[in-house]
Amino acid sequence: MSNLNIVLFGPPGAGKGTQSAFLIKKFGLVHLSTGDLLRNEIKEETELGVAAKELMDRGDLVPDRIVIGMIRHKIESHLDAKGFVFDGFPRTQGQAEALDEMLGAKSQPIVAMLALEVPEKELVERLIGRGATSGRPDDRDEAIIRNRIREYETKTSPLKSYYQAQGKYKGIDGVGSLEEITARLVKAIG
Ligand code: B4P
Repeated sequence: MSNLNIVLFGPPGAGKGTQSAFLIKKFGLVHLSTGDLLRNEIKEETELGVAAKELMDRGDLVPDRIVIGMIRHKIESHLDAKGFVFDGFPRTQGQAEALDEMLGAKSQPIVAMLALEVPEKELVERLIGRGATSGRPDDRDEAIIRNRIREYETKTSPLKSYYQAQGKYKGIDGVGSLEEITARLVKAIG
């Protein structure tokens, strides 16, 4: 049987991290969040974390080389997984191509890209709300949040056509209660 490898896609604050938690539990998958992996490197004060922090605090993307290396390492350490939820990865064409190459090498391709769609006004409100309690530097300032959304629009949203061309793109309404959105995602997985 083929693995259930899913890309959870969407702009900052769309609910990727929130919904990943439900999906990994329901389907017994491994959660790979590049945002969480990078924040962990920052916490541990590694060389990689020090380099990433400056970029993340500004709301810029971290270079492909760094995130691809982290994901490769994680996939290789979970070779027995039933599948992965890729949360916040890929974010550029280079990352998408590298992911296809890594999974193709294992003959376990991405089965679907589930894209959470949320209007910008609501994204900004959610992230400012989280910033009040999370302590995340990139959630505290509206200008940084808007820069993250611009980074998404210019570098990440073109991936929609990359996955559409493979017949894997599925848009999901990301506005509603957490349970409603989980139900939409589960239905799309089928
Ligand atoms: P990420 O950690 O990936 O985070 P995100 O895009 O901010 O958030 P996400 O969509 O997961 O939101 P969440 O569920 O938490 O990225 C952070 C930074 O890391 C990037 O800016 C970049 O610098 C770097 N980075 C990460 N991956 C990279 C890569 N591949 N390449 C390069 N750089 C990379 O939800 C947000 C808030 O909304 C929460 O408060 C939540 O409670 C709330 N919420 C969720 N669902 C809701 C709903 N239905 N209704 C109301 N509120 C909701």
